[in-house]
Amino acid sequence: MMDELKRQAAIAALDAVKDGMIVGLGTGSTAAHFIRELGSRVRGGLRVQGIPTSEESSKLALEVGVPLTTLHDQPVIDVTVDGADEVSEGLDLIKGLGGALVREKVVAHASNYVIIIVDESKLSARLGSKAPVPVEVVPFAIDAVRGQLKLWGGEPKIREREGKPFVSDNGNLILDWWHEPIDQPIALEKQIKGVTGVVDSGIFANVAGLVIAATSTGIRMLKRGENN
Ligand code: A5P
Repeated sequence: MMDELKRQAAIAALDAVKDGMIVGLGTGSTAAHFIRELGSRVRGGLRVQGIPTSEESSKLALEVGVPLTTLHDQPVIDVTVDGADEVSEGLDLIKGLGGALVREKVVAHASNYVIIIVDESKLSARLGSKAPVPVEVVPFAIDAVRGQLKLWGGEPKIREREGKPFVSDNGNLILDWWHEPIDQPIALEKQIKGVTGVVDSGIFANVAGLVIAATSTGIRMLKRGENN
């Protein structure tokens, strides 16, 4: 059921993709639906070039026939379609539970338009009530950054996978910072980024132009500037 909602949101995002566009490809199970649907449009004749946000999405895109390019060759992306872990009423996001937050943020910032596709379980009244804030950290600085976040409150935990520290595509570690709900996402995003050793955080304030939320009663289109 949830997977079907994710697929519906992915299909709705395809309307924004036009012939000749450079398309940012997100990471995670919802973005994977989008990449597969985009692949089937490409096989039907649509011409696009994708810029992936992770090794995983790159592999999938190539498998389903989406041609890829790089930010070096195409520094401006027409539209990026990505998932999220939490979306607030103001359309601020928490991302990075899949571990691709840095490349996702780089791609989002190079994009003219960012569409976030989610199922209804990701919608939240206050950012940080459902997900921790992922913080990508250069390994050498992990203890210092952890100490600083602890001073600010909450509990930063080193992310593990199969009993070992999780290593991002960029060779870094991730702290999942369980934190009280966030009232000022723009300020907190800047504050975290100001800590030496932090590469970036999973707070994406002011990034989403459109959130497509698939709910059991239909698709909701949440546009920046309308009711937020
Ligand atoms: C990846 O780093 C994340 O930002 C994903 O966009 C996020 O985890 C959403 O994943 P799902 O679509 O699998 O929930």
